[in-house]
Amino acid sequence: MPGFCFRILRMLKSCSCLILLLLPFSSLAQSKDEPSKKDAKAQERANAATAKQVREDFLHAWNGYKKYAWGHDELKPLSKSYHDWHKVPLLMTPVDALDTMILMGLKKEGDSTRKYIDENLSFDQDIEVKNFEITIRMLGGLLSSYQLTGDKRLLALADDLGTRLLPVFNSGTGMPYMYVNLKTGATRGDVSNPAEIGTLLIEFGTLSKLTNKPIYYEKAKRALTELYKRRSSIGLVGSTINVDTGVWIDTQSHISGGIDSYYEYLLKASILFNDQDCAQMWSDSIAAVNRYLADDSTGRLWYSTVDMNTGKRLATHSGALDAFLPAVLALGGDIERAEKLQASSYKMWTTFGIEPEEMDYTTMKVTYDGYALRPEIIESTYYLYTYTQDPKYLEMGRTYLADLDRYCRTDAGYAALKSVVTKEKRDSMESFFLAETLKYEYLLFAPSSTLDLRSVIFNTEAHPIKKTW
Ligand code: DMJ
Repeated sequence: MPGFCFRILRMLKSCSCLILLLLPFSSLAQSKDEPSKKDAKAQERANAATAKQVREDFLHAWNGYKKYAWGHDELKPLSKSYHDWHKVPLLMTPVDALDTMILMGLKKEGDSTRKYIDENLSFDQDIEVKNFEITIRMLGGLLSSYQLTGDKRLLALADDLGTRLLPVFNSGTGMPYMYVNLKTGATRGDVSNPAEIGTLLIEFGTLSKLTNKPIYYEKAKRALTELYKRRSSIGLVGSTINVDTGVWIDTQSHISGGIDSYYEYLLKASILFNDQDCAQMWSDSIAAVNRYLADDSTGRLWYSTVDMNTGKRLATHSGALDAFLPAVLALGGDIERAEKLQASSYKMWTTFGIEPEEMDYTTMKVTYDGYALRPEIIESTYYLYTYTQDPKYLEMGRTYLADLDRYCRTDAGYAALKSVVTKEKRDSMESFFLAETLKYEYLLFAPSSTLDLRSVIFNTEAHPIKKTW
C-alpha cells in the first residue's frame, strides 16, 4: 500500500509542471484555499480513525493482561498466563503502561491502575534487579505518571526506588554495576555496557530535581562522564567494559543494543537539564559515529560495526534496535540524515513484512529472525512526522499497525515473533509494547494537543518528562 502511494506521489511529482500550469484555471472554479482545507480535514479524520484503532488495540492487549496476568509483571499471550521477572512481581506492565493510558484519555483505567500501584507496589523486597531495566521502565514510568497526575505516592515510590538503586554506583570508577539487591544493597555484575551505564541520567536527574536531592543527578552524571572519558582516540566507545577497572573488554563499536541509548541520553540530558557537558559529549560522540560507522556503500544509509580504536569495519548488521537513531538524529537537528536512515529502516520492515532483530544490510539477509514487538522504528517515524509533517510517515505508521495486527495479534493480546520469516509467534508481550510501541503509534496519529513533542523529553522507554524546574 505505501509503496503504491509512493509511486503515485512520484508520478504526481513528475506532473508537477502540468499541475502548476493548470492551477490558475482551477482556482477560477474554487476558492484558493478550499482544496488544501479539504485535504487537511480528510487527513484529520483519517488520523482520528487510526488513533482510535490504536487505542482499541491497546485496550485489547491491556484487557488480556488484566484477565490473565493481573498483579504480575507481564502477560504471556499464547499460554494465557504470566511471567514475573523476580520471585516477587514489581507490576512492570501496569507501571510501564500507566502514562500511555493517561495520554490516550483512558481515565477510568488510568485511575484504577494508579490506585492499584499506590496500594500494592513495594520495593522493600529481597530481590536482585537489573539496574538499567528497572530504571528505564519503573523509575521512568513512576516519574512521568507522577508529573501527569500529581499523585505524590508515585513520587515517593520513585524516591524509595532511587535510594535502593544507588549502591550500583559504588564501583571502582563510579560506573554502575549491573545488578543490585533492593533490600540488602548487594551488587553484582562488573562487566557492563555503555547503554546500561549511560542510560540513567534522565531518570536519576529528574528524581533529583523533583526531590531536591542532588545525589541522584551527581551519581548518574558521573557514570556517564566516566564512560565518555574512556572513549578511544577516534572518539568511539566499545561494547563492554569493566566498571571496577575501567578497562574495555569488547572493543566493537556500533549504535545497536548495548550502546544505543548512551548516545540518546547524551543529547536528551543536554536538552532536559540544559547540561553543557552533555551537549559537548553529544556533539563529539555523534561526529565520531557519523564519521566511522555510517555506511552508504549500498546506496542506502546504514550504521555498521567498527573497531573503536582503529575504525576498521567489522560487521554490516542492522536491526530493530538500530531503528532508534533517526529519532535521535532528528532531535539533534540532523533531519537530512534522519530521513535517509528512516528510509533504510522502513525498507528493512517491508522486506520481511515486519522487521527482524538483526540482518546484514549488504545482502538484506536475516541474521537473527525474532521480533520482540519493539517500538524504535515507530518512535523514529513519530519524530520525523512531527518535524517534517510529511504524510509519508503517516503511511509508514499505518503499515506497522496493519502488520502488527496481521502477524502479532492473539485473542489474549499481542505476541512477539519467533521468526519474521515464518511469522511463528513467541509467548511473550514485554511491557514496552504498551509503554512504547503503542504509545508512539498513537501519538503519531493523535492531535498534537495530546502531547507536544517539543515540550517533553521521552526517556528511552517512552516516558515523557516535563522540565518543571
Ligand atoms: C526498551 O526497553 C527500551 O526502548 C530500550 O532502550 C531498548 N529496548 C526496549 C525496546 O526495544
